[in-house]
Amino acid sequence: MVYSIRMRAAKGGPHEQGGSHISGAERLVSLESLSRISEEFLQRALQHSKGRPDFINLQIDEIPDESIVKVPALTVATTESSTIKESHRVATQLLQQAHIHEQAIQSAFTKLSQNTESVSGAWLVNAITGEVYPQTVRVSRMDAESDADIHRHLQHFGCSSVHSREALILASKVLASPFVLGELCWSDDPDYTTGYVSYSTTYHRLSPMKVYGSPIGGRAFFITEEAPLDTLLQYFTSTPTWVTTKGLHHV
Ligand code: PML
Repeated sequence: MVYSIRMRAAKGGPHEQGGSHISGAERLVSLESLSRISEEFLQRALQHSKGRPDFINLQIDEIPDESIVKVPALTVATTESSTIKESHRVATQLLQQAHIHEQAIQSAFTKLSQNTESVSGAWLVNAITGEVYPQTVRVSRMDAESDADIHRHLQHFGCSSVHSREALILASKVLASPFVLGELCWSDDPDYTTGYVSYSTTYHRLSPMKVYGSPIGGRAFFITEEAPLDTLLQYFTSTPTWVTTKGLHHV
């Protein structure tokens, strides 16, 4: 049996009452790891660089093993540029290669750059028209199938930060949907300036995507015109997912 453990923390009240997002995290863990990870999540919420939350929600749900689906981990590439402008240019080129239209790329950059409200979920952007759907979504119930394997996978590509581990797992789940063409993200952590574009089978880390010290960031998923929204939201929020590196030659 596996347990889904989810944490979200905000300041100024709960997110749904207008509180500003501080921190969030997701794991699928065994019963033996539940107390340790709960404590880890709590400390993470309390010691965040965005400040001390006055609302913390820790939710634990039992997940039947047979309901878990497996999706492949994306491979990882890293591009370091000398300016934010240059990183944004590389991000734009990658998204164009994913056949995402100019107006959609622009909509996503605008949303992420202007996220002063600290919206914690991802925006859904129509990859053709650039329309941004009113509802944001928090991707949940996913983890690496094997801690050791995902660690080796990341190390193989020269990265091992906790940020990368979590973002790679999320991006792998998101991109496994046939209705997602790509994702653009950079962190809202003031002290973390690396972001990424994912499309096809690769998670492209890009640095720097914002100025050091800025709490403004977020994620946007580029979805196809015909995407069935309810099915897609159900997959993002509720389908328990193992991200696996099995079958990838270097693991
Ligand atoms: C986030 O904080 O959710 C975004 C993290 C981006 C990680 C980029 C990387 O791989 O370093």
